[in-house]
Amino acid sequence: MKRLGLIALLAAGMQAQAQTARVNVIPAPVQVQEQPGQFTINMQTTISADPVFTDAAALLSEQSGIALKRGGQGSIRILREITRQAADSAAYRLLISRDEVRIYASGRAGALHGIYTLLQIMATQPDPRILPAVTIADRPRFGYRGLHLDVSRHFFPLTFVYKYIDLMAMYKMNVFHWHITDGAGWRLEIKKYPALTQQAAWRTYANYMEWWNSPRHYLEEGNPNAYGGFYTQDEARAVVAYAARRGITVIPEIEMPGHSEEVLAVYPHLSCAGEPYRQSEFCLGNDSTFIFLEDVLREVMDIFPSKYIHIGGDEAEKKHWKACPKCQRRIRGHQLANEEGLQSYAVKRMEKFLIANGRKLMGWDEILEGGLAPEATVMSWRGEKGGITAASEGHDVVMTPGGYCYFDSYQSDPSTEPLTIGGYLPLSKVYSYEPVPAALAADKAHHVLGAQANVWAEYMPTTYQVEYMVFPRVLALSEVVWSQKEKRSWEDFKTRLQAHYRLLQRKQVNYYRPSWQLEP
Ligand code: TNX
Repeated sequence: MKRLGLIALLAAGMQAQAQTARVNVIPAPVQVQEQPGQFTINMQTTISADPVFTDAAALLSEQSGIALKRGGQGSIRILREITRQAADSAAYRLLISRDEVRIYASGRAGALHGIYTLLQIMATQPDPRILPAVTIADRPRFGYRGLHLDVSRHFFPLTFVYKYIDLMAMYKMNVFHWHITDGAGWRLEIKKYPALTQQAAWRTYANYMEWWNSPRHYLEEGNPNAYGGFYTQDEARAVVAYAARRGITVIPEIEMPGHSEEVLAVYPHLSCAGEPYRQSEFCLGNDSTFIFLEDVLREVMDIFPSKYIHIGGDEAEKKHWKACPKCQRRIRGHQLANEEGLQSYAVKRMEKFLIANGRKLMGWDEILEGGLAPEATVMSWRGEKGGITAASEGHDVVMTPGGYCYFDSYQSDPSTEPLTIGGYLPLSKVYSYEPVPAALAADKAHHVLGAQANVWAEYMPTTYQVEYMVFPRVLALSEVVWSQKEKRSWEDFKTRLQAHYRLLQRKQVNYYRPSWQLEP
């Protein structure tokens, strides 16, 4: 009797399983049609690709964790689809049948998206070699799908940067915003200014807040108490190449004119006070500041081929410029209204320099103050207001409002969580985000390039902690920026998410598991 009961229970369980989807892709594709049957990867399975997609095929073999033979006709084929209409090069189709797997794309981005969907299907199956038959047609909603990482407050090793990029690619996030400078440490080798990494990359105390509330000393590299690190130019170039191979652009951020304590500690003549440990802001009345910044950006551009260079621009304390005779002289000389005008002058000057070098300037929404530089792209973080203003004026914007996109806040009841900077951003709230603000005129909506999550690391001393804060929230954001608006369903996302815990476990990600009592 007992035994029969167990069998009935098992049978019921199997039936329930048969009713749940076997293909659980995040972000949700435009179209998914499950079919009966499955494709089994075995010793005979080979992979082949159109010559333009050779490297994409290599990536698939490398990432699958299964030895896939290359060549021949291929039972897994990546084909180039040439359509008559102007094709969306990021679009793809994936067909899995009993006999074969095919990915069709017109461009490299599309081929990669198809490959990542396939890799995701494999990694979410109980056996990654047994793939349910399905037909998928897919393309992204937004072109900018960003994830940021602050490596200043805490330095994270290269191996982690690679892992982060791998996971971004898995969820079709295509811009890695690398916050490589801030007051807690300069993280990129600059050949012309060696003190930036010999000293400004190293501080006392592993605990950021303890250091921040102390006299904020920076130490020489090699000092037994020095905490920190930096990336060499070769290492940064390798990251760029690694990301590019996975369809990801790396946008570097060099903070100015605020958040620059570490630079001013080693080059105090670039601050208004002229002394270390006093100010966060560059002196904008001093031409040496601009010479320094242009020298740095020249090396940065040589490493990072991205169209955009992010110059920060956030949270500068303008009072220092008020008290500085040189800054006041410049304000008068250029007939600027006030200190905001001075900051705007500096940003415009940097923009001219970047444009002359074939790049575009991106900055936090404070760059609106005193008048936006003519071609600047704005990252709207203090809510959506800055983004709406900039887009209304015809500027491109990336939406990163704190209330929806700040992954440094709590995702659950704080009394049950590791310490964070504060705020509350559960998974469902990330999922609910709509990047095109309702208040924005319809004919300006195209200026919203997409959205990005920011990962400020004040309270994330370890990579383990970073993973906990980013996963699974970035999965929700990926659906916000990739999936068609009308395709989004929180209930459906929650169901698909269950299968992704398997993927995250296989990739050894320290993810947070949402408590559904706290979510709607
Ligand atoms: C504000 S967001 C900052 C960062 C902090 C963050 C903490 C932005 C442009 N600036 O420097 O790390 O808040 O949430």
